[in-house]
Amino acid sequence: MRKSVYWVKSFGLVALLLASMLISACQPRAAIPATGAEVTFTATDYAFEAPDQLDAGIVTVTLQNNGQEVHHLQFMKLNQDVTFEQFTSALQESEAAALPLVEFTGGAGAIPPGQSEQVMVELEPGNYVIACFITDADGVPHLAHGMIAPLTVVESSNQAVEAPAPDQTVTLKDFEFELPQSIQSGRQIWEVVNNGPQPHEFTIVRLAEGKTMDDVAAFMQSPDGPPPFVEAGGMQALSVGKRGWAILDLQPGNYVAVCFVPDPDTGKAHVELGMVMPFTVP
Ligand SMILES: [Cu+2]
Repeated sequence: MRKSVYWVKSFGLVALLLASMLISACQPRAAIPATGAEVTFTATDYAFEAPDQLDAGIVTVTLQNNGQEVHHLQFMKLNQDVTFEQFTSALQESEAAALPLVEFTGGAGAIPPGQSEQVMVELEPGNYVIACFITDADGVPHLAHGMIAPLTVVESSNQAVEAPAPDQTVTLKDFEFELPQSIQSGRQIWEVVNNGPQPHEFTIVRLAEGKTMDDVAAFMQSPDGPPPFVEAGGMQALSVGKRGWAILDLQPGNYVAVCFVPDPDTGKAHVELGMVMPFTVP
């Protein structure tokens, strides 16, 4: 769910928001609690090396990007009686036809080659799909190149993992982000909650040193040289009422939160409907 062309169209709003950015004060950092279930998903160009079965509950997921391209990891729970094959054939028709067949349960946001990111997702028993929606240089989503796989989540008799105590909370809704009033640098647990009604994601990019949203808009209009931003992870799409936790280690700098989930009525990405918000990590 990353279609860079939308950056250009949303530029006016971004400039406005950038002008209203606030710098907030520091607070002490909390420790990251130990958790039970931990599993690594490795992304390459273009496949996931991943388990095909997980225990239900709160699962700590590491996305390791061993590819040469940016990748993310989206978990989707298939609706009752929908098969993996039905979902993939609907996807071949269009994203709009396929997305109503699933519930979004989060995942690791986009990260650059060579990097890793940890998130915690809450998975009920059922049949799932993992996928990468990021597009290649020709606009073809990575899932069409093979970055899509079925995953079964089974009832577990293990001790349930408790929800972590978050350091920061982000609320998603149509069509805006409610970011924490005080953002701190360093390793933090960001709880992401979707109040909907549509599915939303919390994708983060960091502006390169000395770059502004002007540079981002210019790059998107005619890509030339290195991009003026770098992907910084986040939480993949969540359906309404769902939550997830991104364990982020943001260094001081200028960032932008953005949602590329498509609006079913207009076909526009949420970023075009205003779901983009710059923020500063002091
Ligand atoms: Cu959204």
